[in-house]
Amino acid sequence: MKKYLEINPEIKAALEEGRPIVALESTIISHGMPYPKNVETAKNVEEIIRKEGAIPATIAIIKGRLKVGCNEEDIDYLGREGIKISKASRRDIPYLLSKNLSGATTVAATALIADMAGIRIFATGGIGGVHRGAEESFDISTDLEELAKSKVAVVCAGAKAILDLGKTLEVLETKGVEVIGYQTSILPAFYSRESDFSVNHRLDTPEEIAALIKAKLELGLDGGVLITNPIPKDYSLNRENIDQAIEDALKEMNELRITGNKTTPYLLAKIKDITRGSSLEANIALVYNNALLAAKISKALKSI
Ligand code: PSU
Ligand code: MN
Repeated sequence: MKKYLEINPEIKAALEEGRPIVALESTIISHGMPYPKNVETAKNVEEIIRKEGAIPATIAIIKGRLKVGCNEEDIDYLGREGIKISKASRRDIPYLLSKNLSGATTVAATALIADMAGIRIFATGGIGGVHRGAEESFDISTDLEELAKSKVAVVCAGAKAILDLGKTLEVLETKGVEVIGYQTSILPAFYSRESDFSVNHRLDTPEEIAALIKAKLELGLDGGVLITNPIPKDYSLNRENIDQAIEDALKEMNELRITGNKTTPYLLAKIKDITRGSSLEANIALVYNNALLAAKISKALKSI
């Protein structure tokens, strides 16, 4: 494992000294947002975490190495190359390492690598889940499998309505993954603060969330915790409008017969076009909001 894992010196020291660290994914950089907004956002996210007193660890596969703590050059590279960089989920890791290639890590791959490094908190925008029509397509993100395996708590803004939120919650329940609502009992729907579904438990402070994570870790239970954090009010989008944009994007995707790991990036880009960029602004705002909460939880986890 050591042969492939490259933890930057700052993070190595922080791990040894038990200081708070927040892992960050890189698919969102290469496949989730256009250049140069993606690079700008990735750097701001790191800054937000630092200001709160935690250390950011952006994770990616860089030239055959599992990199924990990308530097500025890596982030520029991931952002500029965009979709030319492979989307790397769990299954892709051995191939990329054996070929000395680079990959932008999904929630699943990032959680797996964070777990290897011993990082317990991870912030992202939205997770993958059960896609609408999964009973036909079988399209269920491996993010859900990973949440059941890796000991990493993931802070997200819920799952967006490109997914089937009800089925996503059912799979998480089956796999034994706790779904927390931060200051809400309603599952947030990414671009909007509410969905038609409830979370498993509501918790109102980072300290309570940290205590739950600690109990799970001390029991030695496998798998993570999903913390859902609603998008800030000023940025949340009208639910009807976004639902219509999603319907249109899904229709076009099916007509074009786009499948497999291409579906999520296709839908995200299409929704951004339909909403004339307002979904992108919302996406950025919620990522910042999640980074801040993750930093607070990681600090609370270190002080209990
Ligand atoms: N959801 C978002 N933005 C994203 C993704 C999901 O709102 O950028 C990315 C994440 O990296 C997630 C991945 O892990 O898409 C899921 O892809 P798939 O559905 O192919 O598993
Ligand atoms: Mn999929």
